[in-house]
Amino acid sequence: MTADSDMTAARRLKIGITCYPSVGGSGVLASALGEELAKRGHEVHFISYERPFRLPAGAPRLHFHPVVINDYDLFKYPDYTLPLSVKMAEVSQAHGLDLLHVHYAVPHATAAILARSMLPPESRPRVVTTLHGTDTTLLGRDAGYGPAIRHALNCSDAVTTVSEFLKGESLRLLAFKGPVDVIHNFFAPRPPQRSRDDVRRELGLEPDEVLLFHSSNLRPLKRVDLVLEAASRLTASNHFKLLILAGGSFAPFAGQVRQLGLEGRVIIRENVSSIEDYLQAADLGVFASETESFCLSILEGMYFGCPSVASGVGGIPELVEDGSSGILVPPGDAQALATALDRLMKDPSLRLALGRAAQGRAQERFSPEVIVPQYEALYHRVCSTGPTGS
Ligand code: GMT
Repeated sequence: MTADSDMTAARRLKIGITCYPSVGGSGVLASALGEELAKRGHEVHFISYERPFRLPAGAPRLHFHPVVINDYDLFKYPDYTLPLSVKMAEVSQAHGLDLLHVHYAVPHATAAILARSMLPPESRPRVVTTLHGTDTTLLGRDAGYGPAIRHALNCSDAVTTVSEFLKGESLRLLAFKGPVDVIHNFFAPRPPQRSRDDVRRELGLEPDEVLLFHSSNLRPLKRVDLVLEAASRLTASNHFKLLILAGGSFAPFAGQVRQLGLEGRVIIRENVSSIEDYLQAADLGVFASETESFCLSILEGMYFGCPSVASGVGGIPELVEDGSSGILVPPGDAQALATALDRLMKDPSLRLALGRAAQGRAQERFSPEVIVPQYEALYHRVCSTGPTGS
């Protein structure tokens, strides 16, 4: 073995990743990270109750270990934390994992800490916890969760957040003393499966029609009601459709669509697997979230040259520079959203300029090439120092 290949071998790690497998930013990010790490030669073991929905099957060095949960009459509420921690310990020992990287603290960080303490000292993996958003901003405020989250963070070998905003909120709400590394989210688009024209035909768009898009899990904090309200306030001269890529059922909003007279304007696609097909067909994103630690969906649009009009909350201003790679408006203001959308719909050259800047910013600041090495450096740092505790 040459010195170089020796060095490379030394850099390859065995990494356990736990995330929610369902549609949601933290699971999307964790899956993309696992895939990128495996491509870079690391061995990656996903541990969760289901295979994460964007995780490709059959990729080299990418493994999935399901957590099996039995149904016991004794339990009014089924428990996931204990079987998860047992599986984490089992996989750590069987595969000699260097570290467990958990995405979304609840209950993953607690399970990882428990798994580590079940193992003999020489087999204990390091624990890295990445906070994604509501694990801090919602559960961190909850007296029934906050102390357990803080304990798990204190016992982690490293804690990361996906934005400076979320770092500040985590230190404040969880009274966590740190340290916290900020590693922004990234997006690694797959090549679209169909052409832009094919997708626009599927959506029934006329050639000059502007396609607005919104993509989220539709939870109340996404304020889909405001997105619809803004669409209803666009001036009649605008020729547009609104595509909603829904990571959940859109049924609760059907009444509002009728009430606002938006039938025929709003197109719904639920749980699509090839998001890239639709993103390349879109012209403008619209996001009205009350809070957002990063907003991966905006970044996904940026990659395809699609700028967004969004509420300037939380970590969004770290992603979008107001006026140059998108437009930010005050939260809760449907009219401000509509005014900014109208402006960009009526001025295609401004929209294109913002789209190009958004795409450049996405590639320069939020690409796998820029972000994944930051995680690798962190992993090597924690693996080269003593464990935080058991
Ligand atoms: O809010 C979502 O769409 C899902 C949620 C999650 O944890 O899966 O998203 C959070 O994590 C994403 C990935 O890091 C961030 O892009 C989102 O901004 C964040 N959501 C909130 O903070 C509300």
